[in-house]
Amino acid sequence: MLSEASLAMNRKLIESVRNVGFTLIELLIVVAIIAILAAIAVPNFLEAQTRSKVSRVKADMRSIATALESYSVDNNEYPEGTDELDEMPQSVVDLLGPLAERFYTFRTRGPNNDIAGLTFATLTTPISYMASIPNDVFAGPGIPFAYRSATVTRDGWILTSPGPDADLLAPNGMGNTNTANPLSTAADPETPGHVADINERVVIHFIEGDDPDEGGTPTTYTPEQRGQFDRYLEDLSYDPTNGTTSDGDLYRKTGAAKIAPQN
Ligand SMILES: [Ca+2]
Ligand SMILES: [Ca+2]
Repeated sequence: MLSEASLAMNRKLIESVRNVGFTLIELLIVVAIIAILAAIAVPNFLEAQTRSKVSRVKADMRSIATALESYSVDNNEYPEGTDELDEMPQSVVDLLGPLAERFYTFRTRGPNNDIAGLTFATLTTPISYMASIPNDVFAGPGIPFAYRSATVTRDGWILTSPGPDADLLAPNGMGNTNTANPLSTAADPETPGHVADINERVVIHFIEGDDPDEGGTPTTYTPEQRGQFDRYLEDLSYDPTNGTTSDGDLYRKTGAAKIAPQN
Protein backbone atom coordinates (compact mmCIF):
# COMPACT_ATOMS: atom_id res chain seq x y z
CA MET A 1 0.00 0.00 0.00
CA LEU A 2 1.27 3.46 -0.80
CA SER A 3 1.28 5.96 1.97
CA GLU A 4 -0.69 9.20 1.73
CA ALA A 5 2.61 11.05 1.43
CA SER A 6 3.88 9.01 -1.51
CA LEU A 7 0.48 9.30 -3.28
CA ALA A 8 0.68 13.06 -2.92
CA MET A 9 4.23 12.97 -4.27
CA ASN A 10 3.08 10.89 -7.27
CA ARG A 11 0.28 13.36 -7.97
CA LYS A 12 2.79 16.21 -7.84
CA LEU A 13 5.11 14.31 -10.16
CA ILE A 14 2.30 13.59 -12.65
CA GLU A 15 1.24 17.22 -12.49
CA SER A 16 4.76 18.45 -13.14
CA VAL A 17 5.16 16.03 -16.05
CA ARG A 18 1.86 17.34 -17.41
CA ASN A 19 3.16 20.86 -17.02
CA VAL A 20 6.32 19.99 -18.93
CA GLY A 21 4.23 18.27 -21.62
CA PHE A 22 2.01 21.29 -21.96
CA THR A 23 5.08 23.51 -22.32
CA LEU A 24 6.46 21.24 -25.02
CA ILE A 25 3.19 21.40 -26.96
CA GLU A 26 3.26 25.16 -26.63
CA LEU A 27 6.81 25.16 -27.94
CA LEU A 28 5.84 22.94 -30.85
CA ILE A 29 2.98 25.26 -31.70
CA VAL A 30 5.32 28.25 -31.61
CA VAL A 31 7.86 26.42 -33.79
CA ALA A 32 5.12 25.45 -36.22
CA ILE A 33 3.87 29.04 -36.41
CA ILE A 34 7.42 30.29 -37.05
CA ALA A 35 7.88 27.63 -39.75
CA ILE A 36 4.64 28.66 -41.43
CA LEU A 37 5.58 32.34 -41.28
CA ALA A 38 9.05 31.56 -42.68
CA ALA A 39 7.53 29.46 -45.46
CA ILE A 40 5.47 32.50 -46.43
CA ALA A 41 8.16 35.13 -45.86
CA VAL A 42 11.26 33.54 -47.42
CA PRO A 43 9.86 33.07 -50.95
CA ASN A 44 8.36 36.56 -50.75
CA PHE A 45 11.76 37.90 -49.74
CA LEU A 46 13.52 36.06 -52.59
CA GLU A 47 10.88 37.29 -55.04
CA ALA A 48 11.35 40.85 -53.83
CA GLN A 49 15.13 40.46 -54.25
CA THR A 50 14.67 39.21 -57.82
CA ARG A 51 12.23 42.01 -58.63
CA SER A 52 14.66 44.63 -57.36
CA LYS A 53 17.53 43.09 -59.36
CA VAL A 54 15.37 43.12 -62.51
CA SER A 55 14.55 46.80 -61.92
CA ARG A 56 18.24 47.51 -61.35
CA VAL A 57 19.24 45.80 -64.62
CA LYS A 58 16.55 47.66 -66.57
CA ALA A 59 17.68 50.99 -65.10
CA ASP A 60 21.36 50.21 -65.81
CA MET A 61 20.58 49.21 -69.40
CA ARG A 62 18.63 52.45 -69.83
CA SER A 63 21.66 54.46 -68.61
CA ILE A 64 24.04 52.61 -70.93
CA ALA A 65 21.58 53.08 -73.83
CA THR A 66 21.54 56.84 -73.23
CA ALA A 67 25.36 56.89 -73.16
CA LEU A 68 25.54 54.76 -76.35
CA GLU A 69 23.19 57.12 -78.19
CA SER A 70 25.18 60.18 -77.07
CA TYR A 71 28.38 58.46 -78.18
CA SER A 72 26.90 57.70 -81.61
CA VAL A 73 25.82 61.32 -82.09
CA ASP A 74 29.47 62.39 -81.68
CA ASN A 75 31.10 59.45 -83.50
CA ASN A 76 28.46 58.53 -86.06
CA GLU A 77 28.66 54.88 -84.96
CA TYR A 78 28.27 52.77 -81.85
CA PRO A 79 31.21 51.35 -79.90
CA GLU A 80 32.48 47.94 -80.93
CA GLY A 81 31.85 44.69 -79.14
CA THR A 82 34.34 41.88 -78.76
CA ASP A 83 34.60 38.18 -78.03
CA GLU A 84 38.42 38.25 -77.94
CA LEU A 85 39.59 36.91 -74.60
CA ASP A 86 42.51 39.36 -74.36
CA GLU A 87 40.19 42.33 -74.92
CA MET A 88 37.72 41.39 -72.20
CA PRO A 89 37.77 42.26 -68.52
CA GLN A 90 39.80 39.60 -66.68
CA SER A 91 36.74 38.99 -64.43
CA VAL A 92 34.85 37.65 -67.47
CA VAL A 93 37.67 35.27 -68.41
CA ASP A 94 38.02 34.15 -64.78
CA LEU A 95 34.29 33.45 -64.39
CA LEU A 96 33.48 31.93 -67.77
CA GLY A 97 36.75 30.17 -68.56
CA PRO A 98 36.55 28.54 -72.01
CA LEU A 99 32.97 29.84 -72.39
CA ALA A 100 34.28 33.42 -72.38
CA GLU A 101 34.84 33.28 -76.12
CA ARG A 102 31.10 32.69 -76.48
CA PHE A 103 30.43 35.89 -74.56
CA TYR A 104 30.31 39.09 -76.55
CA THR A 105 30.86 42.30 -74.65
CA PHE A 106 32.31 45.77 -74.76
CA ARG A 107 35.57 46.43 -76.49
CA THR A 108 37.44 49.57 -75.63
CA ARG A 109 39.24 51.60 -78.25
CA GLY A 110 41.53 54.54 -77.64
CA PRO A 111 41.89 57.64 -79.86
CA ASN A 112 44.29 55.84 -82.24
CA ASN A 113 42.09 52.74 -82.50
CA ASP A 114 44.35 51.07 -79.93
CA ILE A 115 42.89 48.95 -77.18
CA ALA A 116 42.68 51.48 -74.36
CA GLY A 117 41.42 49.26 -71.60
CA LEU A 118 39.10 46.40 -70.90
CA THR A 119 36.15 48.07 -69.27
CA PHE A 120 34.31 49.81 -72.10
CA ALA A 121 36.15 53.02 -71.31
CA THR A 122 35.09 54.66 -74.58
CA LEU A 123 31.86 55.60 -72.78
CA THR A 124 33.66 57.08 -69.78
CA THR A 125 36.87 58.58 -71.23
CA PRO A 126 37.95 60.94 -72.67
CA ILE A 127 34.36 62.17 -72.87
CA SER A 128 32.23 61.06 -69.96
CA TYR A 129 29.03 59.80 -71.56
CA MET A 130 28.45 58.08 -68.24
CA ALA A 131 30.36 58.21 -64.95
CA SER A 132 31.05 54.47 -64.75
CA ILE A 133 29.91 51.31 -66.53
CA PRO A 134 27.50 49.34 -64.35
CA ASN A 135 27.99 45.58 -64.16
CA ASP A 136 25.25 42.99 -64.59
CA VAL A 137 23.90 41.95 -61.17
CA PHE A 138 22.65 38.65 -62.63
CA ALA A 139 25.95 37.70 -64.26
CA GLY A 140 28.38 37.72 -61.33
CA PRO A 141 30.86 40.11 -59.70
CA GLY A 142 32.71 42.29 -62.19
CA ILE A 143 30.81 40.94 -65.21
CA PRO A 144 29.51 43.53 -67.68
CA PHE A 145 26.36 43.18 -69.74
CA ALA A 146 26.70 41.23 -72.94
CA TYR A 147 26.88 43.80 -75.72
CA ARG A 148 26.99 43.37 -79.45
CA SER A 149 26.97 46.11 -82.08
CA ALA A 150 26.44 45.90 -85.81
CA THR A 151 29.91 45.22 -87.20
CA VAL A 152 29.50 46.78 -90.65
CA THR A 153 26.74 49.35 -90.52
CA ARG A 154 27.41 50.27 -86.87
CA ASP A 155 23.83 51.44 -86.60
CA GLY A 156 22.49 49.05 -84.01
CA TRP A 157 23.29 47.19 -80.81
CA ILE A 158 21.81 44.85 -78.24
CA LEU A 159 22.55 44.57 -74.53
CA THR A 160 21.58 41.34 -72.77
CA SER A 161 21.62 39.94 -69.24
CA PRO A 162 21.19 36.22 -68.46
CA GLY A 163 18.34 37.23 -66.14
CA PRO A 164 17.05 35.55 -62.96
CA ASP A 165 17.48 31.98 -64.27
CA ALA A 166 21.23 32.81 -64.07
CA ASP A 167 22.12 30.59 -67.04
CA LEU A 168 25.16 32.56 -68.19
CA LEU A 169 27.42 29.56 -67.56
CA ALA A 170 25.08 27.13 -69.30
CA PRO A 171 25.74 26.90 -73.04
CA ASN A 172 22.55 27.54 -75.01
CA GLY A 173 20.52 28.71 -72.04
CA MET A 174 19.73 26.31 -69.22
CA GLY A 175 16.23 24.99 -69.79
CA ASN A 176 15.93 26.79 -73.09
CA THR A 177 14.66 24.29 -75.68
CA ASN A 178 13.16 26.85 -78.04
CA THR A 179 14.66 25.54 -81.28
CA ALA A 180 11.85 27.05 -83.40
CA ASN A 181 12.96 30.60 -82.54
CA PRO A 182 15.87 31.68 -84.78
CA LEU A 183 17.11 34.12 -82.10
CA SER A 184 17.34 31.34 -79.48
CA THR A 185 20.70 29.88 -78.48
CA ALA A 186 18.98 26.48 -78.47
CA ALA A 187 18.41 26.85 -82.23
CA ASP A 188 22.14 27.35 -82.81
CA PRO A 189 24.06 25.00 -80.52
CA GLU A 190 27.14 24.67 -82.70
CA THR A 191 28.05 28.28 -83.31
CA PRO A 192 30.14 30.09 -80.71
CA GLY A 193 29.40 33.66 -79.72
CA HIS A 194 26.55 33.21 -77.29
CA VAL A 195 25.48 31.85 -73.93
CA ALA A 196 22.17 32.10 -71.96
CA ASP A 197 18.88 32.40 -73.93
CA ILE A 198 19.20 35.18 -76.51
CA ASN A 199 21.69 34.57 -79.31
CA GLU A 200 22.96 38.11 -79.80
CA ARG A 201 25.08 37.00 -82.75
CA VAL A 202 21.90 36.22 -84.69
CA VAL A 203 20.07 39.25 -83.27
CA ILE A 204 22.70 41.56 -84.68
CA HIS A 205 22.27 39.97 -88.11
CA PHE A 206 18.59 40.91 -87.94
CA ILE A 207 19.49 44.43 -86.85
CA GLU A 208 22.19 44.79 -89.47
CA GLY A 209 20.62 42.84 -92.31
CA ASP A 210 21.64 39.71 -94.17
CA ASP A 211 25.24 38.60 -94.58
CA PRO A 212 27.05 41.83 -93.67
CA ASP A 213 30.10 39.73 -92.78
CA GLU A 214 30.19 38.39 -96.34
CA GLY A 215 29.90 41.85 -97.81
CA GLY A 216 26.18 41.54 -98.51
CA THR A 217 23.91 44.57 -98.60
CA PRO A 218 22.18 45.06 -95.26
CA THR A 219 18.45 44.45 -95.53
CA THR A 220 15.81 46.93 -94.47
CA TYR A 221 12.99 44.95 -92.95
CA THR A 222 9.29 45.59 -93.48
CA PRO A 223 7.17 46.60 -90.46
CA GLU A 224 5.75 43.04 -90.42
CA GLN A 225 9.24 41.54 -90.31
CA ARG A 226 10.23 43.93 -87.54
CA GLY A 227 7.13 42.91 -85.60
CA GLN A 228 8.05 39.24 -85.99
CA PHE A 229 11.62 40.00 -84.90
CA ASP A 230 10.33 41.73 -81.77
CA ARG A 231 8.03 38.79 -81.01
CA TYR A 232 10.98 36.39 -81.31
CA LEU A 233 12.96 38.50 -78.85
CA GLU A 234 10.03 38.82 -76.44
CA ASP A 235 9.61 35.05 -76.62
CA LEU A 236 13.15 34.62 -75.22
CA SER A 237 12.96 37.36 -72.64
CA TYR A 238 12.27 37.10 -68.95
CA ASP A 239 8.60 37.36 -68.00
CA PRO A 240 7.70 37.82 -64.30
CA THR A 241 4.19 36.44 -64.90
CA ASN A 242 5.84 33.01 -65.25
CA GLY A 243 7.37 33.32 -61.78
CA THR A 244 10.48 35.27 -60.85
CA THR A 245 12.84 32.41 -61.75
CA SER A 246 11.34 31.88 -65.20
CA ASP A 247 13.56 31.12 -68.16
CA GLY A 248 14.64 33.96 -70.39
CA ASP A 249 17.03 36.91 -70.62
CA LEU A 250 16.70 40.65 -70.15
CA TYR A 251 17.59 42.80 -73.13
CA ARG A 252 17.61 46.27 -74.58
CA LYS A 253 18.34 47.14 -78.19
CA THR A 254 18.37 49.90 -80.71
CA GLY A 255 19.01 50.18 -84.42
CA ALA A 256 16.60 52.96 -85.25
CA ALA A 257 17.30 52.71 -88.97
CA LYS A 258 16.10 49.14 -89.36
CA ILE A 259 14.55 47.83 -86.17
CA ALA A 260 12.18 49.98 -84.14
CA PRO A 261 13.83 50.85 -80.81
CA GLN A 262 12.47 49.26 -77.69
CA ASN A 263 10.58 51.56 -75.32
CA1 LIG B 1 17.52 30.10 -69.83
CA1 LIG C 1 18.29 33.48 -69.07
